[in-house]
This record gives sequence, C-alpha cells and structure tokens, in this order.
Amino acid sequence: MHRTLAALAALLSLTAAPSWGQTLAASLRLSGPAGERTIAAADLADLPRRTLSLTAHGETHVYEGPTLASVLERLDAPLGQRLRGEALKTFVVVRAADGYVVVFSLAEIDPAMRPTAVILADTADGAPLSAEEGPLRIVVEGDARPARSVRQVTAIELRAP
Ligand SMILES: Nc1nc2c(c(=O)[nH]1)N[C@H]1C(S)=C(S)[C@@H](COP(=O)(O)O)O[C@H]1N2
Ligand SMILES: [Mo]
Repeated sequence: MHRTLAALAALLSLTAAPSWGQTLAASLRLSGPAGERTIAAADLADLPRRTLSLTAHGETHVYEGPTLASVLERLDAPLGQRLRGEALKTFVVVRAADGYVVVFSLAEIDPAMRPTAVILADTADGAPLSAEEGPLRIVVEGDARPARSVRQVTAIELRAP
C-alpha cells in the first residue's frame, strides 16, 4: 500500500476504536437461569459505583466501577433477604479474554452478607482501563493477593450446582 494510504488507514482504525466509556467498543455477556444477554457500557452507567484500591506487583491503583452485586441484580440474583436456603449454592463464574476463569460464591459478593466489596471496574486512577487490563476488570476488596482480580472480563455467569 502507498505510504500515505497506509498512514490514513492506521489513523482511521485508531479513530474507529473508541474506548469503552465512549461507545460500544466492548460488551459483556451476562448469563443466568433466565437466559443470556449481552450488555453494553450504557447498561452499566446508572449502576451504583464504588472505588477500591488494588496492589499488584508492587503498584497500587485506585479502581472505580459498578459493584458486582448491582450487575448481578440485572440477572435477578437472589441477594439480600433472598440469599438463604437453596439460594446459598449459587455461584458466579467470571471469564476473561485470555481464558482465565475465577469463581465466587454469590454470598461472597453480597454486600448484605459480607463487608468487603467486589467491583467491575471500568477506570483506574480516573482513566479508562488499558486494552491489556480492560475494558472491564474485577477488583476484590480484602484479598491478600490480587489473583481473583480478573482483567479483561468478557462474561459473567450466575449458576448453581
Ligand atoms: N485475565 C486475567 N486476569 C488476571 C490474571 C490472568 O492471568 N488473566 N492473573 C491474576 C493474577 S495471578 C494477578 S497477581 C493479577 C496481576 O494484576 P496486574 O496485571 O494488574 O499486575 O491479575 C490477576 N488477574
Ligand atoms: Mo498472581
């Protein structure tokens, strides 16, 4: 390709790839007993947000995003007073673009059950997450190691054994 054309193509591909916060550059697959759906940035925008700091490999950053509990409410997860009896076997599978998978029990995530939060972060230190890390990252408060803080989240599944 002609050099000028190649430069123009590169510029166009850059401008055609807006970040998560701007348009539907990425989406999240949510599934539960009622079925599966894909949600976009706009669907997360009005959920209650929290900030959490996470230290990994000697670096600490402040992440912000909707609580995972509020995202799971969109799947009609049995939280709060509904999280009793049979509902306590419910678990949450978080999948990432690189094949990494982490499981939480719903009880670990419910703010009515545990004092520590789990968020689905879309920013770090006030800026959208990088492609290596986001556009969405789980951040778990209170873990001694950051291993469950899943980068590049692609899917969240609500399941029971
Ligand atoms: N998608 C994905 N998320 C992941 C991992 C991974 O391999 N893939 N590794 C985990 C582990 S073991 C650690 S220690 C932290 C590292 O976070 P950092 O990349 O911000 O340093 O990410 C966690 N989240
Ligand atoms: Mo790790």
